[in-house]
Amino acid sequence: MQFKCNQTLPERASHIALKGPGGKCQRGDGAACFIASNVATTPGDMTERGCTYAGCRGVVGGPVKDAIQLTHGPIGCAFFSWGYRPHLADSDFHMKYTFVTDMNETNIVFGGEKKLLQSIIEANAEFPNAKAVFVYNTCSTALIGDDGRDVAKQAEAIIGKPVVFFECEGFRGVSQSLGHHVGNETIFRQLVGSVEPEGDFSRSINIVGDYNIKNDIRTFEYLFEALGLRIIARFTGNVSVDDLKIMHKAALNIVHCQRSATYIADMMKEKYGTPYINVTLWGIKNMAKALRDTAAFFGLEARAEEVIARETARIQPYIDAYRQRLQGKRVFIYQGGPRVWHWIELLRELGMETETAATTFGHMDDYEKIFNQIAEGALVIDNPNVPEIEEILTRRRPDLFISGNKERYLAYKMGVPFVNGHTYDTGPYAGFVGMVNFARDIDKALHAPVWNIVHQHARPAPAARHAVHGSEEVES
Ligand code: CFM
Repeated sequence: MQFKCNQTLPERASHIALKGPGGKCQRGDGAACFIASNVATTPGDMTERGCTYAGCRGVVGGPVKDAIQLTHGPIGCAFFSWGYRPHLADSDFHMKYTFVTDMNETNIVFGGEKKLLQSIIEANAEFPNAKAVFVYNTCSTALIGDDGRDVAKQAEAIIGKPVVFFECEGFRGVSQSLGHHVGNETIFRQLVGSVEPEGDFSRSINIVGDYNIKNDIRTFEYLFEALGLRIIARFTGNVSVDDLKIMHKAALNIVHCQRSATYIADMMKEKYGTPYINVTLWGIKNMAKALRDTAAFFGLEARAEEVIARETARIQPYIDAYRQRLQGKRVFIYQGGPRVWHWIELLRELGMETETAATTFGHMDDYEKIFNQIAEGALVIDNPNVPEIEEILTRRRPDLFISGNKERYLAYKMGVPFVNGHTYDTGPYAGFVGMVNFARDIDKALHAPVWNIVHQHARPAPAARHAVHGSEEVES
């Protein structure tokens, strides 16, 4: 598919591909290789990517519920990384407050190290119950050469608790994805294994790569507990600093988001010999498989079958009813990364097919999984820009667009029903019960009465005329 909007950006063609016959990747530029991903965005491209700081502070470090989340940089970096992602916990300290050194012009000229030390001490004095201070470096403080790592060491000696310094300067890397890596490595190096608790951990797990978006963990933790397993730590949804310190004791890591958290599972495997399994905790088949795979590791297969039978019986009538209403709908999914491939099968369970799939920062392994699962003829796009998204909505006319709030109003303007896959319309969407919430939100989006009015009376946006009416002259 050629995008009209890319006439002046020929580089984009390598990031656009169709799944051709036999599952072959047919790239927009005709090259025989796989779709290009995880490379620098072409200057001039209206990318939606975030920065390394966003991936580290916003995604991996931010959910830790009892750490002071301190940004070393300008106030805007702190503001725009705070509160937008509902990574909930059973306390709200991490959502309620954000901390920043508030670097201004004078600090940039004379250096911000003193201010950083002072900020750590002050924040800790103000909130003495916090268990650690997480300090995130930004572009500006890195460019002027502040030695935040040294300041963190000094501060640690003064306040007597961990001061974890993340070298997540925004300009590093090509997207937020590197920030996940930095977050994993830093937490692993500075916290994991720093306490050696006594006890029997032979039937214990960590849930790695889940951030408790809109309380997702409520939909699956009780299932693992029903198998007789103890959950030591979550990485990092609803996790405390103390849990992170002892997470090396777990017998098994269960890795959900395999983009943002496989790093720590690999490091734990190497250092502590902790095995891990990859799971998908969205969708009926996927959730059942996750329980079966986990149970198989511990020899608890019979219990898993009981849990799966009980839980699926509870939700199946709802899923069947929703499937009647959703059957045959064509979907455009655009997420940061793995959720796209996590959801292709889930959508099929609801009778829907993914026709267009895009990720902001997926790597090759994400695209391989997407290509394996989507149907022939589907369109795949890496790091789509805003004009491309607009063109897909107007030319391919998906029945449903699952994306993030940045795209919500664009979808509405184009008359396309929309569900927020990042932070969920209602949620939670994981587990068996979350699947019902997901189906209900999709149903609400697709069958909202407003679409009847829009399609009968509203004048379509100019670019949409051709696709909607099959003719050029609709102006009246
Ligand atoms: Fe993993 Fe995530 Fe995602 Fe992600 Fe994100 Fe996210 Fe996402 Mo938004 S950690 S990669 S960086 S599953 S915030 S909870 S929904 S883009 S696909």
